[in-house]
Amino acid sequence: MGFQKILIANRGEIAVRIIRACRNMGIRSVAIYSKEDQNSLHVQLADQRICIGEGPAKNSYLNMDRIITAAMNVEADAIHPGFGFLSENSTFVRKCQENGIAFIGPEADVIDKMGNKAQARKTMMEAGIPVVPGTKEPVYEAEAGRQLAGDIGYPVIIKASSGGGGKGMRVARSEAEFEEQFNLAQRESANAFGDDTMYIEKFVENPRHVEVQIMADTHGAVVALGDRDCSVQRNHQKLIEESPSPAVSEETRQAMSRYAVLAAKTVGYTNAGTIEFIVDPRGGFYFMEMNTRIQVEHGVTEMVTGTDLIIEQIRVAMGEPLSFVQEEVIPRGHAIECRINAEIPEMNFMPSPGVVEHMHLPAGNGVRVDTGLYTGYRIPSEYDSMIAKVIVHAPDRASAIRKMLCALDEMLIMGVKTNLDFQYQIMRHPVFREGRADTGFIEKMMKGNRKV
Ligand code: MV4
Repeated sequence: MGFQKILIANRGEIAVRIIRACRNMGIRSVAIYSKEDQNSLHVQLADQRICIGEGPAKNSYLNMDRIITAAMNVEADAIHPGFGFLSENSTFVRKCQENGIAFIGPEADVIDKMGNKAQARKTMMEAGIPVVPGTKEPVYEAEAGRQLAGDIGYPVIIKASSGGGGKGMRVARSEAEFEEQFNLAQRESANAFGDDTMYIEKFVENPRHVEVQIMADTHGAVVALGDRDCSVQRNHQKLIEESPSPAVSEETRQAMSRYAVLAAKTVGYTNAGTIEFIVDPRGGFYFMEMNTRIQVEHGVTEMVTGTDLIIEQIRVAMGEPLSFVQEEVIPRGHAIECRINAEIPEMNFMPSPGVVEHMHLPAGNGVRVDTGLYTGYRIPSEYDSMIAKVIVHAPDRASAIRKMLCALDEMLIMGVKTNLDFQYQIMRHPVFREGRADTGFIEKMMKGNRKV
């Protein structure tokens, strides 16, 4: 049964992106918005709009009952959660289900399974997917952890089972450090997630972050759509993503894709998902975690594979098969995405909200900009500072970098400070140009280390 109407439980550029997919499919779109977002582009572009509360996300974009009520009132068939907010909240998925609304994403039980990182690690280990040497069972006590860390060998990294994105994570470089680091990580986890379940892994120095996009339908098909290198990040906030990763061989890429499909099949995954790996400097790769949502950087994959992942998500949620089989997914060329944030790199990346007085967006062959910006728009201070994504596609990496330099040079945002110049500097940096940027690149670059 096809959807007539989809409510978009998000804001900004991803809400705009989803509205476009709905329109393309002839499905009506409903925007929800907070009082801060009254004049946002997604509110203007949608077929219908509902104000659901005050600016703070907990009163609006995170308010499950208000969002469900809104969806019921407009008789929406489905909710697309985008990323962030409620996109990986299994309670919200269950509430949708109880009210007869389709959630455009995986099932609640699968979100829970992968959201428990210690359990996910064990599941993947048992499926034969390479994981970093470390614990198989959860750890709750520092003393038990110290013994296990000794077996693993230092340095180790202590991680919160409910964590992800760097929260509740501590490195112990020696046995002398272990107890303190374990207790710090565990306390942070208990405070942030209300869960003190920990696990321990060998600490991989100078890793690269490489992830594989998968799509799975409700008929058992799972397809990998290539990889993305997301190593260029700061404080666990990605800045640049590209596909294919310059850090892995074709052989490794193939193996990673096969393991990603196996991972998804192992947990009975449906809809869009990402299997995150870390790659060590010698090229060894290990499963880290699975992201059970569409991600910010999905456009990079769309450019190299010629697919529309949001349309596929909607199709899958309607019970339709994927519109492609594995053999039809042939990544072509190279795509790079730069995240444009309203922030001041020189002031420790402090957010810089305000009114866009004037702007010009780049365009042209192989240039895509996903944004909710327009001249006169006031960027609220309430939400994420990411205001645009510039994505370029070219036959090879060197020409993609050149195209990105042209696009960034052409782009103009006046009235607020942005990281446009900072992104330009990265594109010109020899370490990035040589495809050698690991997850520590930005930190080293900021310290003025020319060699990085
Ligand atoms: C690691 C690691 C080194 N060794 N695990 C950070 C976020 C989470 N997704 C996994 N993370 C890491 N796990 C082991 N065993 C280094 C990181 C890490 C990192 C990973 C991906 C991208 C950026 C990162 C920045 C710092 C640390």
